[in-house]
Amino acid sequence: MELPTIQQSLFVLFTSYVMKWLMPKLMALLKGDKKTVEIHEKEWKKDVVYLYQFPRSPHMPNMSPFCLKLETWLRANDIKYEVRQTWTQRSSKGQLPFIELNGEQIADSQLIINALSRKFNKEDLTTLTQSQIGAARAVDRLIECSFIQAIVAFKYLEHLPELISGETIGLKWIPKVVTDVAAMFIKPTLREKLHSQGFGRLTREEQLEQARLDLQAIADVMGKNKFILDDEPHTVDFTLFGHFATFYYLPFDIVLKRMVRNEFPTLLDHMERMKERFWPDWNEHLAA
Ligand SMILES: N[C@@H](CCC(=O)N[C@@H](CS)C(=O)NCC(=O)O)C(=O)O
Repeated sequence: MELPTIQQSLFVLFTSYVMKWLMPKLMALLKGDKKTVEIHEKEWKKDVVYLYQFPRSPHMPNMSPFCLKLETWLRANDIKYEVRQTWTQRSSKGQLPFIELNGEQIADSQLIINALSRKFNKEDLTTLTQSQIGAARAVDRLIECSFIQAIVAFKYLEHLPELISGETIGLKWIPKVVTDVAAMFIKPTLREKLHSQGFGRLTREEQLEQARLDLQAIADVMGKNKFILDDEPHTVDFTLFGHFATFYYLPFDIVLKRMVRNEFPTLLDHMERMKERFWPDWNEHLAA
């Protein structure tokens, strides 16, 4: 094997250093100044929710679990909304989704659902017992704080080039080499995040076992119910759906898909039940 020349090695080192320095600056530029919240929809209609989220993908209405969770919740609750698709806009918190309602921005899917539940009188809490409210919060956080680590490990880290390829995200014109290089730069950040949280220090087998325990806990809380808490969906069902559907309907195999399919049939049924009930027009909301 031929060793790289000193010039080549220096070039690679220099480029990596510049990219590391440049990337956060480019991202900050893209996301804009977060101190002032700009309302994009100047001609807003009263009580219409303007939902800012990533564009549709060819395999699911949204590849972001948080966007899919929120849009499904809006549909389920018959709230009037208009989608604003964006790759570049971000909320005051620097993320998607966010909404604008009556000239105000609300960011973070959880906070949005809470605010809309109050505004449109859709609160779960009136129909649930105290112990169900506790279970709902526990399962919701289990998904978004614990199981999400397994999603990062097995969906993002193990499949990043396929996940962000133009084919998967619906931008077929982007050459594969570009998304492969982007994946190379994104991977270390994901790895660092998982490592500092602790999950990244486990072996693959240990990580799978943690994922399995989380899924078992959700399946145990659900028991024979049609939805997690009883036979009707509540907010936590939308959280589960958002996170599950966005890995399950991806066009490549993931170890978590196999785990859900082979070991947790009630959770698979839950996802399909949610899809049938709230997205009978699923295919009409996929990117061409
Ligand atoms: N806690 C937030 C999480 C939202 C989130 O993590 N969004 C990701 C996409 S799935 C994001 O916007 N990341 C920043 C980026 O892509 O620039 C919520 O529930 O809305």
